[in-house]
Amino acid sequence: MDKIILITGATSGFGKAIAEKFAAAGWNCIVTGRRADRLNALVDQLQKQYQVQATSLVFDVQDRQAVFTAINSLPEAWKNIDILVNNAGLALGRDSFENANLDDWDTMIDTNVKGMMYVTKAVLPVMTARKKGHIINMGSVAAKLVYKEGNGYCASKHAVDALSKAMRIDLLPHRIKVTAIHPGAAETEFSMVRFKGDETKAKQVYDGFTPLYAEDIADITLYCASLPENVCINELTVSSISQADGIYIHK
Ligand code: NDP
Ligand code: 8X3
Repeated sequence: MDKIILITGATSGFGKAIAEKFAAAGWNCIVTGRRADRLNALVDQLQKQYQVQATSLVFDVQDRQAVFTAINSLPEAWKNIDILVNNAGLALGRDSFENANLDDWDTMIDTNVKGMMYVTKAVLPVMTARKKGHIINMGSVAAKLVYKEGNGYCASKHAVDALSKAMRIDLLPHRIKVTAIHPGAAETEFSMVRFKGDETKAKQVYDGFTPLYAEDIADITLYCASLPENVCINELTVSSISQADGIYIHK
């Protein structure tokens, strides 16, 4: 099978939209996340709507053993992954440093940083052996600028930025492309997760301006993956027309 993409965090938001966009372009999709019911529905949808092959892996990216077991369990036909999208991630809380919750910090670092490293390590052997592959890491405007009460999340995304640069350097001899995409505010389940189900707080984030949508990020991801063999977008920052960076939003 050719044209295989593995997307982490495909049960909602960017990851789901990326799976749909790539499937529409003829890519066979491995979708991953923790919510098996959503993954099953997505696999069904991708196969029926776009006539591509699709399969799912259920694992928590924080669980090192589970990551390697799941990826190593892929049937032979699915092993030659061409593109890995490290998208699974989250913010938890928006508190000043002294009030931030330690468990929230642990979860963000374990998911956004260590999870991304584990998944990449598990997928890499196939890419290095084939001297071919594209790793696309979902950063954030929070990877580029620290904002008030963003401490743990901004640190985790700065780490994604640093690791993307590190991968790009170390993987040069293997001809593996590494792209970091840094989006601004986008309306997905992200803020509901960040504010732990508080719908009012989550909605406020997007009040008074038109944010990005998951579909926008999916379009950009497909574009980054559609360039000639010799061309790599190393990093790309994107926001809605109302946002300048991680701090300034015109409402
Ligand atoms: P969503 O909350 O809609 O999606 C997050 C996805 O990550 C879900 O599919 C979730 O799946 C998965 N995920 C979270 N934790 C884990 C875990 N421990 N193991 C496996 N999967 C996990 O948010 P977005 O689509 O907005 O976010 C996607 C990425 O984009 C994140 O990395 C986020 O930081 C980043 N980002 C988001 C922006 C925004 O404004 N929305 C802007 C910039 C970057 P499940 O719960 O089923 O495991
Ligand atoms: C998500 C966007 O502005 O909440 O990474 O950090 S922001």
